[in-house]
Amino acid sequence: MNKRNFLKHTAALGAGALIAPSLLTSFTIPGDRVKAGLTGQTGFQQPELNYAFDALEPYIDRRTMELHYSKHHAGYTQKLNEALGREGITEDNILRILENISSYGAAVRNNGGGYYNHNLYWNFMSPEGGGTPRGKIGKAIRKQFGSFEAFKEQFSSVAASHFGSGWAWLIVKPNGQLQVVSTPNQDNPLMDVSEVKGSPVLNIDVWEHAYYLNYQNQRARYIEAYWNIIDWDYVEHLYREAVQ
Ligand code: MN3
Repeated sequence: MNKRNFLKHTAALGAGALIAPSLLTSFTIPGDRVKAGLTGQTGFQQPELNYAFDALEPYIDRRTMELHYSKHHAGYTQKLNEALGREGITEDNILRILENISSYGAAVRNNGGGYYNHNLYWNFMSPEGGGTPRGKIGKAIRKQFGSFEAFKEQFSSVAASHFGSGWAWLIVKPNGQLQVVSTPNQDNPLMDVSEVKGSPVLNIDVWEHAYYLNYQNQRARYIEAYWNIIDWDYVEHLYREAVQ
């Protein structure tokens, strides 16, 4: 990271950040498939945001972004590292941990999922996002769901009706088909314990901490707003990786 971006970033993080500036130097997530690994003694690191906390307004407000990133996600990251340390686990590939999550304790499952799911979530959002997907993913969505509108309706409905905390996902199943699913808590479709398994190409966080400050109990309004900020280029990137 160059000095200008570093200063911009640390200024954006503010005094409440749980992570030291030295941990913020090595991430470029889009194009990199969130393969953050263990580096020396620092453990898994929270990726940088590619935009300022207020960049997604009015759809996601600054305060929600700041708390979500600097407190919730930073907390999952820290607790994941602590849990791995306690269990004496040296595996440095988060995907391998998730794929074998049944062999780890509950703290690794909850915080490993929390770490990875948010890494994806930040990248599914962009101030330049929204609109209708083109490319291979646009074509696949139209083929599978009939139309983009039909897909949007199904994804929104699954996200809105998921009971309690969790996530909604668009995944590519091992047979190449797309499917909309939801997972409880911080589980995800990569985990061996997941009911339906596949590669994530889109998600949305439906924990109340993701929307309550701005939308209170109206989860459906937050989901509706999400369509205005989805970064379809990143979705396309993950889709191409999943089907190659
Ligand atoms: Mn969250």
